[in-house]
Amino acid sequence: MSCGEHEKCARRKDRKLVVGVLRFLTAGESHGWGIAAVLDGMPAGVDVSEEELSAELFRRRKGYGRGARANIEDDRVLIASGVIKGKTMGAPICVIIPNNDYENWKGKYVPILAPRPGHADFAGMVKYGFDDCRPVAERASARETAARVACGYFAKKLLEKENIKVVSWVVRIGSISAELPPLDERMSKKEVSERLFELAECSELRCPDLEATERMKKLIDEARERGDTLGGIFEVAVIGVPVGLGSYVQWDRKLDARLAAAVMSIQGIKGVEFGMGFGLSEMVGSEAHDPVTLPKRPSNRAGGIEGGVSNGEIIFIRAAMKPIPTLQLPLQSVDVRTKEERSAHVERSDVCAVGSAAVVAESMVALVMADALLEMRGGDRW
Ligand code: EPS
Repeated sequence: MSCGEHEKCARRKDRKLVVGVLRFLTAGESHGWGIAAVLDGMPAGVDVSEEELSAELFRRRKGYGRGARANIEDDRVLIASGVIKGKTMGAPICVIIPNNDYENWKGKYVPILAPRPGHADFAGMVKYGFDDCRPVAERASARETAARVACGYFAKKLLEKENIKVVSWVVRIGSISAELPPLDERMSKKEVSERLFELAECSELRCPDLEATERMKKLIDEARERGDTLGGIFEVAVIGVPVGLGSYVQWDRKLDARLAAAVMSIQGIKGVEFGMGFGLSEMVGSEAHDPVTLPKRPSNRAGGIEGGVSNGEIIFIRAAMKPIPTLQLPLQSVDVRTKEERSAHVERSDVCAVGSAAVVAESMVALVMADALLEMRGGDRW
């Protein structure tokens, strides 16, 4: 049986077992000198530019509901290594993003004595043996995601060479849902995904329903006035995926497991599903599964992955973000020194960052997809 493009991809000659070709680590604290990352395993020969990288970082930083910090930072990024004459060298790529806010925090130490419910504050303080939560808050901060987006940019550029594109949009903020084309169309039609992405790029909340965006903005204003915060749901679609990325043969090679871990690792994410996800559990098998037709399946309820392997359809992920834990009207907590009841620590923060989280998720998804592509194809240069 032949299925054209799919077969070409499945028949590469170097099918040796390689897991984790593309790796990255981040460093840096929210109000420290800056944020950095080292991305190892990028092949040579991928065109990159600081301007495009800055534009990616801008997509993450902007958005309605972000706090005053977003106006302090400009995410000027330095590519310190791994790129020569506008191309990757195959060497580790080091990116550095200074924190402008460092000037305002330098030499100051503001202890956090009442852990914020929902935050890493309490568990982190106990785990590492601190006597207040400041060191936890500094590193647990979502400021770190700037470095992830920087790494994700390189992964996206590699995927772009194979015509694979990662896009995202917001579908819900708090109680307000966007009115969008039906889920089965969003999951299976490339033109629909591309259009939703285009519209999302025009919305201050990255929501393709521009009318709902206005209502969501109002909800954010109301939450801000009450000293409250909001979460939401976003979707990520990977378009142009070949058959065969990931594997069913071992648990840690399953593409959906790797993508789920990558998205779940983003600050504030509490749920991740693929395709119809939880909805599939309510259906009978004959309704749930996507009949096999070539070259394209008539539906994509599986969300582009079956048995941990990409099946050539759009990879479709939904993720839920909880409301931000730093409340201006705080919940109950305790003073970690006196053990007395008091309100949780309050400091400047965002009211809603779902749009930014969606951009971070694109980056994390791109990194996993690029890793899986490199595993399957091998290759020091691209
Ligand atoms: C964050 C709190 C806020 C956010 C920050 C993440 O910062 P600050 O406490 O300085 O106002 O703005 O996110 C960023 C700085 C960023 O670039 O995303 C937190 O506690 O997680």
